[in-house]
Amino acid sequence: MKRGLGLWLTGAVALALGMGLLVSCKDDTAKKDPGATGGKKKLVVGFSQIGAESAWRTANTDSIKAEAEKRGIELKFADAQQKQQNQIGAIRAFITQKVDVIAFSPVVETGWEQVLKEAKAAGIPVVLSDRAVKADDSLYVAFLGADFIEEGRRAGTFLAKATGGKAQIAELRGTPGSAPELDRAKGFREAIEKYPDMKIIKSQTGNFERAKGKEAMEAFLKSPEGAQITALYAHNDDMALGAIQAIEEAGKKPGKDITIVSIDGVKAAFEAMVDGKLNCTVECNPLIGAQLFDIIEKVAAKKPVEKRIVVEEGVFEQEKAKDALPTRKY
Ligand code: GZL
Repeated sequence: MKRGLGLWLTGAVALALGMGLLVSCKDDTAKKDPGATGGKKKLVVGFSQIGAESAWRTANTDSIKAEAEKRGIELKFADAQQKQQNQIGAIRAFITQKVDVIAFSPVVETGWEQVLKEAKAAGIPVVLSDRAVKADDSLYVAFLGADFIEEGRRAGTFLAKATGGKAQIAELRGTPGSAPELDRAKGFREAIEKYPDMKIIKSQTGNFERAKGKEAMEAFLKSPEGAQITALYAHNDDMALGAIQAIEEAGKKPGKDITIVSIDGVKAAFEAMVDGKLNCTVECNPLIGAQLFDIIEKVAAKKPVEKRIVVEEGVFEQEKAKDALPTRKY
């Protein structure tokens, strides 16, 4: 008898809880997820992505698409193949389609004033994702991304420590005129300027692409200064991984003959550190989808948002790579 009553009570409690959870979930869903149907108009967001040039970019795209899906937001997504005119065209299309909010990751810093003025004239708020622009800041509502100057400083500080302040440095730069290329170069130079024996002797863009990083490193090594290179600073991991291949093909040991520091913190960089071929990666987190749509939903609801939201990041040296690798998400 007691067992029967106990089972009945358990069932009743579970049913009550279940109902409670269902109601609170339903309420929570209604509250947390304004994009959900619940009788409300779906939020429509136009996003212009730079391209698919690196593992970082792919992870960034996946994060944005997954978060829109999760929140029931209609995402109009355009891949610009790293061409500014394609981004400008996509933003104009979003204006024509009267989306609620436009967000984009600007491939370069300049050349956006006109199209941002058109978005403003159409009454469509703009949010910058990942990279900043040089434009009147009344033309966009908020910027979400990393402090690229600090990332460059962290890379320079690591290299100074790892080389005892003595290095003949080759630099692989990102997309010319992009915020990460300009600012990572600036921050790195700030960090090494107090070391007279740390000199950048070669510098060239690899456009954040692995293949171009390899080509540029091959050219560095074949140049008259090639034999003097003792360190490499790559503005992203993909170019560093291409350079590692070039260094090995030249018969040298990456991570030993040439100390290498790069930026992003993608999984392949951690694997290269475990293999002793990369000495440090400065994290630049691409998984900003949730933060981005928090901002976008506030903007759509005409709630105040901060103008500049900087993403938290770390620095991963070779010794930490093995332990960190299993938990890396991109
Ligand atoms: C940085 C991002 C850069 C990455 C590259 O936030 O814009 O672009 O460092 C990517 O890997 O291509």
